[in-house]
Amino acid sequence: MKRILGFFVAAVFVIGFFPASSLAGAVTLSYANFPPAPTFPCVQMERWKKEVEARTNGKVVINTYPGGTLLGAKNMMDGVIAGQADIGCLCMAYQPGRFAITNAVSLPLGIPNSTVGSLVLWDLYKKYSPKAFSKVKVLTMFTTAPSNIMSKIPIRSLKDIKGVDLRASGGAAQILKAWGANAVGMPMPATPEALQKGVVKGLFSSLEVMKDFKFAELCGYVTMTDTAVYPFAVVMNMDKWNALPRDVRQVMEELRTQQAAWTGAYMDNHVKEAIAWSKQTHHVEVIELSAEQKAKWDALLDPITAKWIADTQAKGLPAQAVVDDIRAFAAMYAGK
Ligand code: DTR
Repeated sequence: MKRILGFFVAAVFVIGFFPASSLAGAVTLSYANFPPAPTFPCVQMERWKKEVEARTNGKVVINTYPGGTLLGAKNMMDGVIAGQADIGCLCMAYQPGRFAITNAVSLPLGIPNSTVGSLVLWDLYKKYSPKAFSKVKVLTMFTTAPSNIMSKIPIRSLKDIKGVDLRASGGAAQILKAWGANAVGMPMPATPEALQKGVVKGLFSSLEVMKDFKFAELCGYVTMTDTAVYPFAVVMNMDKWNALPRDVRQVMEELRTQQAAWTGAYMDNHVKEAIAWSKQTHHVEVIELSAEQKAKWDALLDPITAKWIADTQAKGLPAQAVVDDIRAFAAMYAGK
């Protein structure tokens, strides 16, 4: 009896001393994300976690940290490089200069949806291996669906948008400026407060945020422009990556393109749901520009790409080739 009790005490001691994961030989990884849990960057994070845990048969445990609890929108990349989180999800548009090549997908080049945008971005990354990512392992990339205007006031024409304070980041801000709006830059998690306080009269983003951030409660109008997509990356600390068992790395390698495609499809479906929900629940009016108006709005965007090519070429980057590739990849994935 004594011996059994002694064994029991020893077992409790061992279990208490070592976390369950190390007992089972599992690798535990932290995954940081900046927006709240119900938003699409976090939905894709949970899907990736589930897939990795299942495909490695429990060899890997991923602890997720949504809502900026571990790292925020602007220190994500550096935080992962420094090892404050093992994995992090970042929106490249929040640091436009740092991610010049991949941010080119935000140019007005006619990417029609998130599925196409995500596959184009992923191919672009693979082809150019931008220096900005040399210190991390890139686990996947994806884009949002095209951006549209959500506002408290109806915007039906270029006259209506003139001087209106609208929130956007990165390349999308230039698009708003070209239409005459006053672009106010801030990451998405700061937007609900800015809208509530009246710092901005609306925002420019993919429309799933109408539901996920409940912007439909504040913004009664949507003006369809179907322009800039925002690029995202999921990156991993290089030392952590190198320390992973080979079979685990293989699972994550296999998931890179699959996760881009999954997130694109999720986003495209979710945008449709969010528009339907906004109309039904909050009677949001969706404004379609007439063909004549749309032509005027599009024409104002023409100089943006030419200027980007000139500026980026001057930095020694292959800007024209990047733009040509985005157009060609987009046509291919859109089935044209
Ligand atoms: N449109 C970008 C990125 C973005 C779109 N949906 C979400 C949800 C949560 C965080 C970021 C985003 C933006 O406006 O920031």
